[in-house]
Amino acid sequence: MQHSPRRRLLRRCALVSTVAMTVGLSLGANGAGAQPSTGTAASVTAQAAAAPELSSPDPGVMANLFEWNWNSVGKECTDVLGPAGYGGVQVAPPQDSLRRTKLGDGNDSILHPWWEVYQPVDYKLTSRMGSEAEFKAMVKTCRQAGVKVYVDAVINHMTGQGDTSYGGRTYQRYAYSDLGVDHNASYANSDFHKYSGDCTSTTGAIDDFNNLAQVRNCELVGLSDLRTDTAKVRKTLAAYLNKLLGYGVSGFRVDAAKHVGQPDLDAIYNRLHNTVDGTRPLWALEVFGGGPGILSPQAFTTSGKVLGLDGVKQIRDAFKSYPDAHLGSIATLKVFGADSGLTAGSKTVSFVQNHDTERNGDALNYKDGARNLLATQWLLASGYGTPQVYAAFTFSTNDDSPPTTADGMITDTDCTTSAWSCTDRNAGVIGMVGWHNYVGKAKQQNWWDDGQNVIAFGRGAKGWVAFNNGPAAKKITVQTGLSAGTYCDVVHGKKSGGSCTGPTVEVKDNGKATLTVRATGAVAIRANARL
Ligand code: LM2
Ligand code: CA
Repeated sequence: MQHSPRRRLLRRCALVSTVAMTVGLSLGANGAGAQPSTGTAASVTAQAAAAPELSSPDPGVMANLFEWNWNSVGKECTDVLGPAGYGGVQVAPPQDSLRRTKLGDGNDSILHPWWEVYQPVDYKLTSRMGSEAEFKAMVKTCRQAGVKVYVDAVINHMTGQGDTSYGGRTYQRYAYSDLGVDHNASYANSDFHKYSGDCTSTTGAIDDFNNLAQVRNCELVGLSDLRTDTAKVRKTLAAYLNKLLGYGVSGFRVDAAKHVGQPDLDAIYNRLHNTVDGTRPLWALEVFGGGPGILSPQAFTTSGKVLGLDGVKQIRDAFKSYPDAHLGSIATLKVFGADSGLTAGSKTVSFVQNHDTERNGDALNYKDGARNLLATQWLLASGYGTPQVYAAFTFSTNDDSPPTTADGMITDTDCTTSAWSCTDRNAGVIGMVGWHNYVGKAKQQNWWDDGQNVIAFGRGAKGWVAFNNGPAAKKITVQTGLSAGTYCDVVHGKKSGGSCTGPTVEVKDNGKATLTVRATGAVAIRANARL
């Protein structure tokens, strides 16, 4: 059977998509020290941007509420996140995006896949998650609840398909008028690498993820690649991000940062205003690992924090590594962080999964049930990075949409249904958010493990935890580092008055405790939850 050229293109796109998301993005380009090709005269890449001033404040624990609509995010800030001690919330890309009107080009059965939001059409804020007014109200509500808002910023590209947006716009690829920022700037052909001659692949796609110029200047899964090396595009993108900062947003998760590249990231960041709190915005760069030299996550830590995508795999392998028993060995986590080959904790936003890795096999996900919760609780105890707790809609196939109205608008999150997995609300996770905040930067000490799947450690004299990733309850006797007394287990209970709503732990005069840690369970005590 012969395929039409159009059919072949679709097949290639689908293939590129799978490869890029599962393998390609985890590869990297070669070229340590190499300069990106400068292309045309309008290009300003040759001019190195000044190193950005990166002293943004520690965001505390963030919840990543992927594709929750704005009203639901605001409500969660008030009802759950603020009271629980979350310091921030990351939200999905809020700019106007592709709204598909027909099937094909990536999927043949789901009209509104979750990934529509990664195809910007303009920088007005009407999206699947709500209106600009609802977005602004959400930011205000969250800030009032003590929760700062961090936005997923899609700055590498515009759309790769379609002609209609959630904001009601019609467009053609490479021609986006009235972007809604900077005196209604627009993008034309000349603002895309496809037309600048800077993309060095024959197909226009990133065919070689180890080729620096391709990684930066060619099209990631067929998405129109912006000339972020030009002053005009940088100015337009900074205007979009500054609009968000003006609304009270505190920083950004930078989508596809590896494909923007350090010089352009630095130049855009240097144009950003301070937050409404007078601090520099968070700049958390998405850089899949595996690439050499300048494309490695390590090489982006001079431009911002990076997402802990390699850590995600180590966490998965520790909690679930053996094909037969699916038990893993969390005793391996005695060494985790810079010493296990990851980026420094101070430079990393850490998590057990995000929207890509929960689908592509790199990470544990909500389908791992108690084990996923245990890993999330462990991350909060570990002290590694700026931890995020991921909560989103459930799925059965890769492209599944979150629950929506017929036209693709995401409906209110309902944590009582199986359509959503609200890990941020899990009582044990919330207990560990409080524990994390209380122990602060206290050093890990008194490490104990059984060589397999039960571990315990303290954080200074402030807190102590144990995790059992094995199939049976285990009785342990360990040094806690805490003073003698009866403590409330904050994973299963709360101190209220002089008693605990859950089980307690007895610490002897010598600091030791004997207790049972249930299967796939944790125990955590802290100095200020002594009865
Ligand atoms: C990211 N990080 O670098 C996001 O975390 C990831 O979720 C995004 O991919 C990607 N970069 C682009 O922002 C997702 C999704 C892709 C999807 C794109 C664009 O994983 O599958 O690509 O968003 O919506 C889809 C189709 C693909 C098609 C492409 C362009 O799946 O087959 O390529 O749209 O039309 C021909
Ligand atoms: Ca690019």
